[in-house]
Amino acid sequence: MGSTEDLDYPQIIVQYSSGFLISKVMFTACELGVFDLLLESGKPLSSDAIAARLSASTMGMERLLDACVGLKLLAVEMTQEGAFYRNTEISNIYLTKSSPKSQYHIMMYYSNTVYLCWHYLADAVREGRNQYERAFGVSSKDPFGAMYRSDEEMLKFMAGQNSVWSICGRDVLAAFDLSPFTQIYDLGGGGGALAQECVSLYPNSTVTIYDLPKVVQVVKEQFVSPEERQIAFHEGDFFNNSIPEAELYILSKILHDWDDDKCKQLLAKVYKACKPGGGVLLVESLLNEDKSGPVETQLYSMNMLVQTEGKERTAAEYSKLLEAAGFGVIQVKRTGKLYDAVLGRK
Ligand code: ASE
Repeated sequence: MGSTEDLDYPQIIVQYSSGFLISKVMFTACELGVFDLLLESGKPLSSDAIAARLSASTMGMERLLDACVGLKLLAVEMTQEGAFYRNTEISNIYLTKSSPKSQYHIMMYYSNTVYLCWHYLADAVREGRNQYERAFGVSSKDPFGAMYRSDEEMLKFMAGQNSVWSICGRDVLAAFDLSPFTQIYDLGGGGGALAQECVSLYPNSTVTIYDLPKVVQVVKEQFVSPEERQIAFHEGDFFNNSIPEAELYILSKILHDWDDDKCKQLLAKVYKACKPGGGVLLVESLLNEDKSGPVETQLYSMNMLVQTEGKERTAAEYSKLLEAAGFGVIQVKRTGKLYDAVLGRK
């Protein structure tokens, strides 16, 4: 009998019960700067040395380091002078702040914001709505008003979203040949990492990042250099302000924030603005048609419940929304990574 089917020792239940402990160990080691210190040091360090450098207790740090070894985020070497810890290859690439593929910022967002909303998951399921009021004492009527309740929160969200594109950005933009589209708007383009990936993959394109005024101000100041000639900015609220004409609109992780009515409203507006022959690229994590998986997408959909007004959808559901707005030929490409691509043409 396979271990996952053994009812005398339910391995899968034991594993799932400690799932959140795994996340918190990884987030905490990131937050305290363990991986950054070990990268910078260039040689294995003892738990005493790490604790001292990071102003932590030796007792706590030793346990954190050992748990990271168990999770294969660190490697340990036993010598006569005791245990010496070093990063694994995957930690150097993904868990250090300075790496181009760093996932540090999304982890800090998960650990310090998303995690607090998930405390109220049962309430979210009972009520069918996000939990900002309980978690942060702010109104949940306007989810982005709540998510951007302070400049610091907005910055953490933008940096977090950017980190995802360092691992999936190329795949979602290369899923279709977008080279015929030179005038592109990234609606809700936030931190700008996808726009930057887009102009690097399609050197003849110009991408305009369309987002709320305070988001655009921050992206200009902190994320996209003004030297970047192929990137432009537009301040606005795509539900309440006009959307300029373009050949392609990218809606990356936008529709998953909203219910079907809001999605239809937005897509109808995009359709009107779109040049004939142009299109819309949806970048989303697609559920299987029978909603049986992938499990990451099912979990993201739970996250949309606690944080937004939206949900994750199947390719057929996105196609229906696009058709309702008037878009014709609809193509779907699964990338095999977290995010997939759906292209609709006008
Ligand atoms: C949104 C994306 C996210 C709104 C809230 C969010 C993410 C976390 N919180 O558009 C990043 C993607 N991760 C998940 C769990 O969906």
